[in-house]
Amino acid sequence: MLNLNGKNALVTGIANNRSIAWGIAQQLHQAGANLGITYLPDEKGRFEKKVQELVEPLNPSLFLPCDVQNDTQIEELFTAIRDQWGRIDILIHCLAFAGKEELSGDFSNVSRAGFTRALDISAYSLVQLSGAAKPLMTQGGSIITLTYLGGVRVIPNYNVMGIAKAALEMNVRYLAAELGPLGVRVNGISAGPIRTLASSAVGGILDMIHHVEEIAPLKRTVTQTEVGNAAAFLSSDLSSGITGQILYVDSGYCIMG
Ligand code: 0WD
Repeated sequence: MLNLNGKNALVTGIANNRSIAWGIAQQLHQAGANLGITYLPDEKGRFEKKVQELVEPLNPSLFLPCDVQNDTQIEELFTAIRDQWGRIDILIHCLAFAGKEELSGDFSNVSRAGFTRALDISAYSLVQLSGAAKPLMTQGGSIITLTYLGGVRVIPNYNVMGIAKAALEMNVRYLAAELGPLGVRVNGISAGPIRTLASSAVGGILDMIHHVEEIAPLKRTVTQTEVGNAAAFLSSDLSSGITGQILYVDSGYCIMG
């Protein structure tokens, strides 16, 4: 049985009730995990209030800011985890960013700053958060990130985010090799397109969703809950032999020619 009782799980990337991370947090909570939630702080504190209200029913024992471009915030986050939890068992990396101007038009127009920012926030952050979690995963653990088919194949308008996802998927393999001897598993979930704040920035996302509904074996897109269920499985001992993998939760779209 899927049971996460007694497990401490940190979930990043909840922006609102459409976020994939929200689907994951709900499923981890339902399986009994003790949750820590991070939010992306903004100057007026609006995100903080919105996310805090949303996650309240899940009773998170930690609720802290984490902009992955801010080293101090990451340090403070893991200090709080060490002081309050003693150890961490599950790390959910569910965030990415590229400027809207980079998510349509010609890929070769991407600026150096835009390229660097997308790779920093969307790919390097997994390495940094995993490195910070490593000494606190004292009873083994599971690290899960979210990726997309655009990191393996060219998907119109995904552009620099495709490069970031390719790097992210390779990060999964290198981290899995490093952390495996410590009993820490690292996997990615490649989700099919879902309407969220982040995906709405990708040009032509609605066309992509309709294409999936037409082509995918299941003839529909996936839900946040379905991705959450896969994350709960990868977080649990039911997946104890699985590491360094990318699990497709995409209605089977990726097998179609
Ligand atoms: O179709 C989709 N929605 C898919 C998403 C298909 C396959 C994969 N994914 C991936 C995304 O690439 C991302 O890695 O899933 C992950 C979560 O994305 P989401 O749930 O689609 O999007 P959203 O609800 O917008 O959450 C992403 C959040 C940010 O939201 P906004 O929209 O405010 O940028 O990532 C967070 C932020 O909360 N985020 C950051 N967190 C910490 N530090 C940062 C940052 N610098 N930048 C963005």
